[in-house]
Amino acid sequence: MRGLFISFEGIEGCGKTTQLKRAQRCLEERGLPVLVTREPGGTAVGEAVRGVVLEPLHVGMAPAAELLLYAAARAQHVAEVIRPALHDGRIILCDRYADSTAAYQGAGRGLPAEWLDTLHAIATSGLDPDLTVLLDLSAAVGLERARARGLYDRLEHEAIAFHDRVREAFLRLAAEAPKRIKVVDADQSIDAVAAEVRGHIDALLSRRQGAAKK
Ligand code: Z5A
Repeated sequence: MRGLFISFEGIEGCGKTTQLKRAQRCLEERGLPVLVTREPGGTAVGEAVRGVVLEPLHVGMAPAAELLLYAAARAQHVAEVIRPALHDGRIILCDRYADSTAAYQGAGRGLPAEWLDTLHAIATSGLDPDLTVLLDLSAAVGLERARARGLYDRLEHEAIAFHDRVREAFLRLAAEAPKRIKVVDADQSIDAVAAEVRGHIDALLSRRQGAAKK
């Protein structure tokens, strides 16, 4: 049976990594084959691109260069990791994917939608996740969490208005694709968020089992 592709999205500090690990543990405890990966990254090429694109010293990076780097990392990730894992029947938990490009490079940087669509087609051949968990949080709380953790990348230095635009863009994407993108209020305890995330993943697994029986 084909695997499942689940992405986790949201602004900086919304808790994606925390929730992705919880979901991994929960699925593995049930004996399901899980693959955890991330963007940019997930391959040697992608991790090298990650180093370039998130380097705080690269403050002068042109928005188009940034877009092309994320797309290059994704093309490698889809070809080398995601498609083969789907073929092998694994459940892929991916920390960010194409919705991040729409939100950050589209709404955040103001790049044209046609550029994003073209690069999405080139990098993924139209591969979308089966489920996207959008952890929704205000930019103020997200950045506070990220700063408390003490790690800074290039985008964490952007003004709060940038991160507000990104959050609004994620919510618009969710309104446009309600079947795929499930919004979870990330301003709750880690356990409460994890319970909602688990509910969405269980619903996806049930749909797949139902479809397999037909
Ligand atoms: N980017 C892009 O522009 N275009 C693209 O196409 C792609 C990416 C794919 C990747 O950064 C950057 O790349 C990202 C967008 C851009 N930059 N920004 N902004 P990343 O992957 O390294 O970082 P991130 O994705 O922004 O994630 P993060 O900062 O690591 O945060 P997180 O994974 O969402 O959160 P976390 O690490 O799970 O939690 C953060 C802290 O909050 C931590 O101390 C937790 O213990 C705490 N936490 C988590 N949940 C809670 C709750 N519920 N309550 C209280 N505290 C919590």
